[in-house]
Amino acid sequence: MAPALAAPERVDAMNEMRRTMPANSGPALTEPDVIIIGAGISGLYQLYRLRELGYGVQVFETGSDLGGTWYWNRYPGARFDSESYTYGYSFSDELLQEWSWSEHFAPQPETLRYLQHVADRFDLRRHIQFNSRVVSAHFNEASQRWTVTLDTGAQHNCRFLITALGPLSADTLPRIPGVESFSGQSFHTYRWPHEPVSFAGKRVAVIGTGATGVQVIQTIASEVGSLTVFQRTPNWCAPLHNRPITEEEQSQIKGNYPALFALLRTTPGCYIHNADPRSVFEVTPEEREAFWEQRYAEPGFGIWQANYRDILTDPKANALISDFIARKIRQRVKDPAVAEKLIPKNHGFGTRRVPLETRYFEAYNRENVRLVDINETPIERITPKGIKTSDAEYEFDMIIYATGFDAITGAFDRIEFRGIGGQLLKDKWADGPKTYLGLQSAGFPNMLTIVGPHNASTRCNIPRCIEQNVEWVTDLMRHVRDNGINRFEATDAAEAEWSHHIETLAEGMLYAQIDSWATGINRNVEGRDQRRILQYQGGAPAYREKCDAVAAQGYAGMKLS
Ligand code: NA7
Repeated sequence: MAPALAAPERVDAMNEMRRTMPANSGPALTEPDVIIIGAGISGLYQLYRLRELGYGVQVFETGSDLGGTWYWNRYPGARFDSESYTYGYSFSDELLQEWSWSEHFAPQPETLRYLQHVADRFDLRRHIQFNSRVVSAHFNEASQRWTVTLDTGAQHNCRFLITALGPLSADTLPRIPGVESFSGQSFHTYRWPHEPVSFAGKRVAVIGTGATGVQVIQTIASEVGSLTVFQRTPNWCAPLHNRPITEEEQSQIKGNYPALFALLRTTPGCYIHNADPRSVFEVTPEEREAFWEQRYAEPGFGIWQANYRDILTDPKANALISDFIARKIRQRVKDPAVAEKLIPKNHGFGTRRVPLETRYFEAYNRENVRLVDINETPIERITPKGIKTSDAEYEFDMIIYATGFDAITGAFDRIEFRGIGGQLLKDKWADGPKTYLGLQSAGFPNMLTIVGPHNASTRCNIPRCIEQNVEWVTDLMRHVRDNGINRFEATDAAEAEWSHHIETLAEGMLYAQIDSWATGINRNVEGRDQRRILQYQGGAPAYREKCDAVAAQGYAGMKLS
């Protein structure tokens, strides 16, 4: 019998124990110049850049290997929703030419192999200490140093602290009584085991139907004995249309990288897709229908990111595209009652992250798949044998929790960051983050937050925005080195102005009126039931301009000494 699911820490510990070869690459420096927390896409690139500048850098990583998101999310069906060739690092031509993505939307194992390749190629591993969770980081006013404490109790001092925590790395189990009592196998998708999981003949439950749940459900439906999906909120999904990259496409991709990356710098989310400048209401219903049919038949996020300009701001325009997608769901799902349950009723298309799917809706046409709408029949508790709702008791061999994350700020809350006067970052951000450029917070000197809240990156084809964040930080660190600067920090005034700017950019956006991880809602976490503006909504090009202007003005809004 598999161990029952417990608190996330215990699941983590169990998964860690299952791993055969923890990779550790040698002792940490006693006092590096810079400590980076996290060895995902951001941490690796920041390490590479700062080492180039001559800084002594130490990275601490919780996992037993690098890769961040792509290390942890090993669940069946995990893959990109961004085109693979838009996702890799752009900083090295050699790397771009030597790496060949196999599919237009690569699966998780390939992405993890890619990041391992990058780390090996650029000899990054020797700066990373694995199996090392940072539990606290305190700024010491007298020494002007950060003291970073690991879960082992080991402490390291540094002058500069850079967080590369990832926006979706604080996973959350549902707050349902009895979660720890289940006697079968149970996994949060983020904590998926490293060894293969067998589904053959098993009675499996999935809780959660976000982008992750959708990928899991469509992948395992044909492998399990039976699958029961417990859905609280359906999402507006659209087809991914993935396929292998042909040899001809591969050479076109490799011959076209400079133009591709130039294009990605111009679109709001750094995707190849850009909004159509027309309003829904400027075209005839027939034209609109034909346009949407075309978008629905194309791969990737085009239906979301390359749609009419007003679908994400005008409720009437949004209702039309939502109706189009609802008709698609009704066409694809045989049982009309099930189709109706799969059509979102409390939010419009694109106001939450659009999960991209591959025959997801057809999974519900299978004999062995059942959909339980937990709004009609709420889950009362998890039992040793399965799940008890208000009208039935289901028995399972496995429960998969695709229940998401305490997004964007959650990973910061899980580390005790203390700035000037012992101020706790978690307290400072209790009513919503306060930042400057989404890269610093006043009162926390010499600390930089890659992919932090109020940053364009969490609404972005993320490596593209990570590169922007890292390159801006690298320029700052070059300035610091060249000018003998010991300390930098955002001013209160600059922070207040930026935080206000973030709020105003979200005005008029339909997403801001909807509960989702992007608005900071997660009712599995105490105090996460009020919407917060966590993301920069002005688009990546405008964000880059703002950051560049700050640098060009000698780091306006910051005190450097
Ligand atoms: P999401 O998108 O936050 O989805 C989590 C899902 O889990 C969602 O359907 C939730 O329903 C559901 N959930 C969470 N808690 C519960 C409880 N207590 N009971 C029932 N259902 C629950 O996370 P994902 O991992 O799918 O995706 C995160 C991002 O990763 C994604 O957007 C991509 O950018 C990559 P709810 O909607 O809250 O009613």
